[in-house]
Amino acid sequence: MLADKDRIFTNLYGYQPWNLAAARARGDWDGTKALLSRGADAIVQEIKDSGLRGRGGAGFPTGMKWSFMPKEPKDGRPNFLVINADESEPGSCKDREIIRHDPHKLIEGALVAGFAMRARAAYIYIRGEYIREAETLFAAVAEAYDAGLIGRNACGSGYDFDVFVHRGAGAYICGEETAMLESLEGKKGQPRLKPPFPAGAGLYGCPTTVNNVESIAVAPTILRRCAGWFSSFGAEGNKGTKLFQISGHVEKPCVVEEAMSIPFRELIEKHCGGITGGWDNLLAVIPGGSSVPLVPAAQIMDCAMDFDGLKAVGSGLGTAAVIVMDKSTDIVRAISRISYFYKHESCGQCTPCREGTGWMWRVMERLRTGDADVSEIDMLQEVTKQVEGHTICALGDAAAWPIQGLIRHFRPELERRIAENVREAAE
Ligand code: L3W
Ligand code: SF4
Repeated sequence: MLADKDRIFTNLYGYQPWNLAAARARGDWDGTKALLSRGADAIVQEIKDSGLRGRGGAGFPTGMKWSFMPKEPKDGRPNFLVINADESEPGSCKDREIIRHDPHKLIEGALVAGFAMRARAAYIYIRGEYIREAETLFAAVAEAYDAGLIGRNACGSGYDFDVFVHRGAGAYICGEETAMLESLEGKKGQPRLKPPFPAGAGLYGCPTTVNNVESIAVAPTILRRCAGWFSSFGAEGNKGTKLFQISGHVEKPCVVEEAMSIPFRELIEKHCGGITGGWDNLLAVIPGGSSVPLVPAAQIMDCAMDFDGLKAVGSGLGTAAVIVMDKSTDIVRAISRISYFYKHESCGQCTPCREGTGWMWRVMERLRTGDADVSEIDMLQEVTKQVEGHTICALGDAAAWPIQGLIRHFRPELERRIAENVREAAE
């Protein structure tokens, strides 16, 4: 279990105030000028050496992403940092806790990361529903300006750096990085075709890095404590500490910082007091937010909770939103509900997603009620394959994967429901 001294988020539960004085007492904004004086390239290298991978779902190496940004402005185009705080993935609530209780970690991270990428401004795009969190963030940014930590000559470093907070308006798709850029530009939040990636042409066509809140908030601590400290946690290729958000059928749902690669059973035993009704009562787990396939109980028990461990069992770490389902769960209903979510949130600009998400949800509903024909299970699987990989953004994949996981692991349950409904109809 991660020792308290190794936790980055020391105010995760809000036992202390979020404000600047309390944040400073916890070590934030300590020697930030000295961190910047190491130089942009050294900061990028330290983040590369730490092994930090993006915490928003895709796990792209953070230091490498930062290194894509031009070192000199091209054609007069400035570099931008955009911080994705649009946390809308069902099951995810870690960025919310950071902003609620530790907003200065994020703001200091924005300065350090922005400086490393030669950006003069960061835009924090916060989910519209996070009303209180946005209020906290606006207030924390104002505190940082008043104290000279950001703005002109940030921290006395000679570097000018602005932070803007922008509130979303309730669309899940605006969490997709290019839809977020469209939304920031004042347009409808619809994903762009990639490439070009934002690093080449992002906000207002300028080089832009989009990073998740957690990825940015951990950066100052990594720089203070060094890359070797961060990379001492977790398995090869899966380094660092990580916020896990555990919900569903556990005794004590929680958000907790742990070492990457902690086995699932240990995570639940140590922090959640076990599964409701005991371990024999566990049915399945969605380990990374609703976009990743479920994993049945037998396969998740000893699984390392990291990118590679969860990939090996056919799923993914995603945002590390761990949704635990015990045997009281109607698993078909649960996945059907997720299908509805993706149908509802599809932006509609590409046909396989616009049509496919609705089609998949309608079949899922028939499977839920037992009204489908058994041949529709294979047909549904085939449709998920037609959607997966054939859309502009990852929402199409995210709609397909949970259903594929259901069919892969719970086909007998789908067949049973169809058979029982036929029997009921005949009686
Ligand atoms: C320059 C290249 N940049 C990749 C950058 C790219 C992006 C990052 C990852 O989806 C996943 C999705 C959801 N040159 C580059 C390059 N990049 N190649 O690296 O890119 P990518 O395409 O692998 O992923 P993505 O489109 O950003 C994100 C999954 O996350 N997810 C959760 C989503 C929800 C939230 C939330 O609520 N907070 O994030 C859960 O699984 O399904 O697969 O920056 O530009 N050659
Ligand atoms: Fe929009 Fe869906 Fe296409 Fe993404 S995959 S661009 S959400 S229609």
